[in-house]
Amino acid sequence: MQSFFSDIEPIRFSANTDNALHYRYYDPTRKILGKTMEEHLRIGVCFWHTFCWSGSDIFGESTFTHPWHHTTTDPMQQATLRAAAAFEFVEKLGLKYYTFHDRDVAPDGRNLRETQDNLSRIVDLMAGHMQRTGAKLLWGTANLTHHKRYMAGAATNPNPEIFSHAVAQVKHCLDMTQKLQGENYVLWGGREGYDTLLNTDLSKEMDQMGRFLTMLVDYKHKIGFKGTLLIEPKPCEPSKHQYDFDTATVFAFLQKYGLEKEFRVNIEANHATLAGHSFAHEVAYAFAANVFGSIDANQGDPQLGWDTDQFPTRLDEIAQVMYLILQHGGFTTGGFNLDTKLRRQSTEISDLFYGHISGIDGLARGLIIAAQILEKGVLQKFTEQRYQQWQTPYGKDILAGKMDFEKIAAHVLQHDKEPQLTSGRQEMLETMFGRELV
Ligand code: XUL
Ligand code: CO
Repeated sequence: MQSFFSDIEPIRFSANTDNALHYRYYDPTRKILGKTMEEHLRIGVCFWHTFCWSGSDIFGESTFTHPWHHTTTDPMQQATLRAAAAFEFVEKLGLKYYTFHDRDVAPDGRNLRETQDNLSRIVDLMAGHMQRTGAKLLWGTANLTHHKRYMAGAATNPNPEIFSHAVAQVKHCLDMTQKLQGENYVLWGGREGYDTLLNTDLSKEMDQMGRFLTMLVDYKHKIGFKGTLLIEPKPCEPSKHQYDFDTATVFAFLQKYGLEKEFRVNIEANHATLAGHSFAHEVAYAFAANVFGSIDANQGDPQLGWDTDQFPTRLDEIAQVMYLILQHGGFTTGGFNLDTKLRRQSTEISDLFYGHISGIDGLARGLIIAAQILEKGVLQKFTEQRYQQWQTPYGKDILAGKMDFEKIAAHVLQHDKEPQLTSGRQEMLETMFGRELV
């Protein structure tokens, strides 16, 4: 079999190394709080940015000349080579997982039947690669943004025939994900939103999306797909406004259509910051609403207002998220999918390795730091203490519904004393957290 990365040795862990082609922190077998790093992190490589993107942007042409695209012009041949490259890459990085969109792995045909045949053929090849390398599918998803038919949305399109096309595409993609034993299935609605309210009936579009997702759930149960259905929130880009704006919006939507037990969220760091939140906020909210599923790991550039999908290296951000994940017992079917891409000037194959190693080490280091913070227990104790008064009989009665406005008002008037103020100790806690980052 053709090798695409023969110049690069398999990436291994080497403590205190200065070699940027080694992991300095990611040691898959190292045990942390009873689980290996590999089990905690469940890191995946994405097909789209890593193997499909050519380095083009809206102002300029492709800059990459990856051999899986440049040794042939036949799209199915390219797809075959791309799959071989992808599994070789995942294996070289010593990872277990990958993720894909249907259109990343196989090209569109002349009609839907041919498109589906293309995908089925490549999926058979992928199954072989998975068997050979031991790689597993974290999740699959359908690309409902690229084709022009979806310019006004897929499930939220004003035309029911386009809605139906999306149904057929998602049905087949879920079938393929099941065939590859995918552990989750993702929906990200880049065009499920609007460009202008002047031509949009928001309420109709929401109902359409509710119907689409309800039918998807029915189909999932019918075929016995074991994975978790995940919605990936994003506020905008490519649409001006997307209906899955953030986790809270997704949760409200799911509740409206009675779907909150059927879906969880796939939180992407850069989408969180585009929505004006922190990455940690989205994760904390998802746990609070009991819809935490998986993570698209990356980071944005604070100076740029778009989704730059850079490799996650900002330790304070990662450690805080890891801390939340550890506190809540870790992933179930989810993991850290590296939804990350190179900068356009990083044109060499080795750059793909440098990028992924930096992101994987970022996640590993965040995990080590978060475990230390958790073991010391200072933050957790402080937070517990902060709510201690709710544990008194009086506090418990309020939450148990045994009190009402009149009784509570009477209680206050009976004593009529200003409650004591307690310091939130933010600076002290920031010191304790920051000390673990060095
Ligand atoms: C787009 C994005 C997608 C999803 C999957 O911003 O993050 O690649 O992760 O469709
Ligand atoms: Co993503």
